[in-house]
Amino acid sequence: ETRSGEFNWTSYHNYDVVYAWLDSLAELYPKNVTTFIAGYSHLGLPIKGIRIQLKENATRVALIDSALHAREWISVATSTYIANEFLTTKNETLKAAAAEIIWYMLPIVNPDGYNYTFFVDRLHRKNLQINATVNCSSYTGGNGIGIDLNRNFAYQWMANGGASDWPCSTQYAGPYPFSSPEARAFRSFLEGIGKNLQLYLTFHSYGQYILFPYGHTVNPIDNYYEQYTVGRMAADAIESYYGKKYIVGNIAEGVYLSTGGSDDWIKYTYQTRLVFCYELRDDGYYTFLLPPDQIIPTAQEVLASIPVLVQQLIRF
Ligand code: ING
Ligand code: ZN
Repeated sequence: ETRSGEFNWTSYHNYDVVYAWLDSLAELYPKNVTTFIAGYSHLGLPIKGIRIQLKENATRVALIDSALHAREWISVATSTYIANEFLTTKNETLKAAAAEIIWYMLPIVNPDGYNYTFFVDRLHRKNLQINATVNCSSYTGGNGIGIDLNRNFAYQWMANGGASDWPCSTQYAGPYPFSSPEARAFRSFLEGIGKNLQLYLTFHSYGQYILFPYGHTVNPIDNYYEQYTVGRMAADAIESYYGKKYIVGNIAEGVYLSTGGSDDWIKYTYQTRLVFCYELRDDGYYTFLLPPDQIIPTAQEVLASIPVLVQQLIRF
């Protein structure tokens, strides 16, 4: 057990430990780090974030988030590892890249669901909003509670598959877009930074993909070529670290048709130049139950792709 204030990447940590660690970063690096609360979950937990700025004249803004899906623990471990490296690395390339950007991070967008996976159901995916009108007791895929936050955003919401209007489904899109307080908190936070946002990374697991918008169609977006080539370069950086292969493509062609994701909504709403969903390790052996001894290697290889993204961003 890790007490508040202590932190490491040799085990997975619940939201209270993560939040205490974020607070400790703000205390330790008062010039560079501030914390903020984007909003509150269905059960009233804060959706806490940090802002990291290493260089006074940095202007470009990036957002990294994780744990929209509760069971995807490696996503939280990876985003927190990256935050720590931004503040402590001695690698000059990484240091320079990190300093170019004002980083916002939301390590646990779904704190209710995340907490639930530590104590009740390790494989819970959605938030914890009760769908009072429906009894999911005969449903075998878990207890059916909640809304899938990554189906609850407004762009092409429930348009054409990959999302469900059945409340018991793990991909339940909710009764209407932004029906979850977590997605609403995310939206109101983006009202502040969205128009300046140039890079959005959302961490999920598993499968080893680097995906980009859109999810409702295989038709290429305006800057498909840039998204694809930069995604490919990021995947190459990852592969060169420990040999793990990540598949690059748009969401619909890379994995499956799906709608209502945070990445599609950001791309459409703010025309954010680079938007990627990283589906982290593994490729299907341990699935969501990635052993803790793979946290550091996963985070390291993903971190290796960050300077690549930044270098492409600052070309113009
Ligand atoms: N995969 C993602 C999911 O939400 C995805 C794939 C990414 C869909 C981006 C839509 C937008 O289903 C996992 N593992 O969560
Ligand atoms: Zn996910």
